[in-house]
Amino acid sequence: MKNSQDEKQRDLSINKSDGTNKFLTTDQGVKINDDNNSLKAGERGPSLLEDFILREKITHFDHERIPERIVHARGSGAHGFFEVTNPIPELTKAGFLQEAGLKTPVFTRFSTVAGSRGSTDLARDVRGFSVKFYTQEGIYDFVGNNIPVFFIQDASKFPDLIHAVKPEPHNEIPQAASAHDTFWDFISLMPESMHMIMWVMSDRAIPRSYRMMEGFGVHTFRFINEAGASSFVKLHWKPKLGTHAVAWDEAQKISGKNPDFHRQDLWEAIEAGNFPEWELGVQVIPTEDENKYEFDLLDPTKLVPEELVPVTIVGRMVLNKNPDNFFAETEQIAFHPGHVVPGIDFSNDPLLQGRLFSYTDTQLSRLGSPNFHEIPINRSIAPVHNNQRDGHMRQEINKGRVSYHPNSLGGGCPYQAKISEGGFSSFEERIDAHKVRERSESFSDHFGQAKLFFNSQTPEEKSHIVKALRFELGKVETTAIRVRMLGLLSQVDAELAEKVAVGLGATVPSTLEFPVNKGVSPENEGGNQEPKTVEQAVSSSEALSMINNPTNSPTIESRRVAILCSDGVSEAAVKNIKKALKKQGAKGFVIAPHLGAVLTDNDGALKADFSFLTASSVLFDAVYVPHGLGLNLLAENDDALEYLNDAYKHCKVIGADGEASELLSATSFASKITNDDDGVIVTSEVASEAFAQEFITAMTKHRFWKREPNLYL
Ligand code: HDE
Repeated sequence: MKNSQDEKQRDLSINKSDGTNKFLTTDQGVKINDDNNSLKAGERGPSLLEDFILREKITHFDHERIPERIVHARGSGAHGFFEVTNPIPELTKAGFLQEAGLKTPVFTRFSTVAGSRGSTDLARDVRGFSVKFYTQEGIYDFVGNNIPVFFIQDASKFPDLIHAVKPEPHNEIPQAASAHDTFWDFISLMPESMHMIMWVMSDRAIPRSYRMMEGFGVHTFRFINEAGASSFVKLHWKPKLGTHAVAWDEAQKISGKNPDFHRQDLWEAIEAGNFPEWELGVQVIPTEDENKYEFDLLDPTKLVPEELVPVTIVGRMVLNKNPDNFFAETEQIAFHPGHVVPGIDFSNDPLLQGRLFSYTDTQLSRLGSPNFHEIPINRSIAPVHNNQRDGHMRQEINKGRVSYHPNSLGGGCPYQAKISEGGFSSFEERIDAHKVRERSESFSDHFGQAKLFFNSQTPEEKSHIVKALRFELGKVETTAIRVRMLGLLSQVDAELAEKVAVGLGATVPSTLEFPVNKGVSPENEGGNQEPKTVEQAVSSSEALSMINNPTNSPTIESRRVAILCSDGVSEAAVKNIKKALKKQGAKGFVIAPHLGAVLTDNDGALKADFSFLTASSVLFDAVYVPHGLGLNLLAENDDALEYLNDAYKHCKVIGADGEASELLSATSFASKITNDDDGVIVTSEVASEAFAQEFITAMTKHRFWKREPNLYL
């Protein structure tokens, strides 16, 4: 296999254009002499229809929007490569997984689900995680999420789920939020969603960064090797920077201060050369083990605990180039779980099967034509030859008189590939069944893995889930929906339901009640089966907790620290912390009452990166106040104090040295600081290296959640 790392960039370059030092022209290439004035009958007269320059410009403008994605509309992407570290020819014949060191170009897009294109990055939501591999054998798309399970088991419920979560149809409120009646009405009638609900109410739904999220293929797929033998697989992306979240109050504030927070974070990391990286892992389930577990591998509301089937790392993905043009690349990219290459195939998961129809179909209305594969970002680097012809915006000029197969006039070309020549062949699974509109009994455990997830959380994480549910259900106006949800939560964990109920001022019902809808018996609400709880072989799994996650490494790479300064600040202290942070790949930013120069204690000057107004504590991972003469100015400045108050509330590291530590007594949390809070670091010394070290070590812990009232202690 050829190393094709740069091949996609070369392929894209033929479509790139740059107007530097060029004449302004019409779309027809005619040079324009005046782009400021339309053609008129007299300088104060009406415009003339013959003004082809005006007409062309306005017409293009009138049509420059395309429909946004029906889900996952808000997203950001980047180019990079996938490199094999541990080839797996025994599992799959997919060419891009065959040789150690082999690199394949990729474009990866992260997204939220419910919000529209202009909505905030920090919504409580699932995140999409899609990777287009431009392999030598054609396009392979991984179209996954940052959560390994899904809300529903059957594709037929997807439009209902999305209608329920999107802004309500009568008033288009609320944007990018699940905290409203229609979403919880639907969920309260869909017990199968309870496992996923535990995940979306956890901090997984408010990531610190796209670079700090896991990715999951969700469904079980098949790998097929050269000999035609198949195994079931679950795919995982494990982020090198660990899996981290922000606090919910912080997420809401970020949404106002910088709704592009994740987009900007990804962009700036790549521009700064901090290339985000993930490992690709596989859980392999031999075909003979298909029915071995207490859950069904085809049920997308279930995961395979890593304790039962470990994750084997096969390669790594590095994102190292931002797009040149957001629309052309990030917006026009079209993913499809049905884009597979020989060696990869589908399982019969009924959610996946529905997706296999949806993704091409949606591109037809979104991108406007069956020729969307010709758009540069979607174009395969493997040659494309077939008898598909014509259609809107066709780019390719197919030569010859033959556009059918079989043919003799074209010498039988393009000709079919034998399997040995790389021709795709589906796994020959034997199916002997009745055609039925039913759900398998093996899909009826709706609570077993919801319990597994909840039991795997630390007390802090459990407390966050309760608070998230109090928030979400607290925004629901219909009491019956809240009560129904409490009933479902009680099936997951009695204490969880009780604690949520306290926040809602409600009582947990003793029975599960589903209202009878016209023509539908109650047991048919949410599927054909009575919801059950099946005891799981694994009762708790570290990999499901973000705090206990074994893949989290103690790094502060690319983290951001706000350094609160005013005139008279100790230059040595600022330089000391900046240097120490830089060594760890993190960055300190000078924040001051105004932009421009901040005068230092030794008559020098530091450049303010932000003023207190143009940034905010929630946009940083830690806050540091250096010693200085102007500290009393900071103590009187509410904006400066808000940096500290918010940092404390969001459980971030706070550091102060010399007299700066006295500033902490002006904060709202002064009386709460305890000696055993490892996240508040003060020292009497100025510019001490030991202090900088302690500050950095504290930052590797990410957050000090024990400052918060914990409902599970
Ligand atoms: Fe999607 N999904 N989905 N989905 N999905 C789309 O395709 C759909 C599902 C996912 O960055 C759409 O091109 C159905 C699960 C991602 O461009 C659409 C069902 C998972 C993205 C669509 C599902 C996903 C999409 C909208 C249930 C995780 C963004 C625009 C049967 C494994 C891709 C588009 C990108 C996008 C349909 C369920 C992930 C409408 C019908 C489960 C990451 O085709």
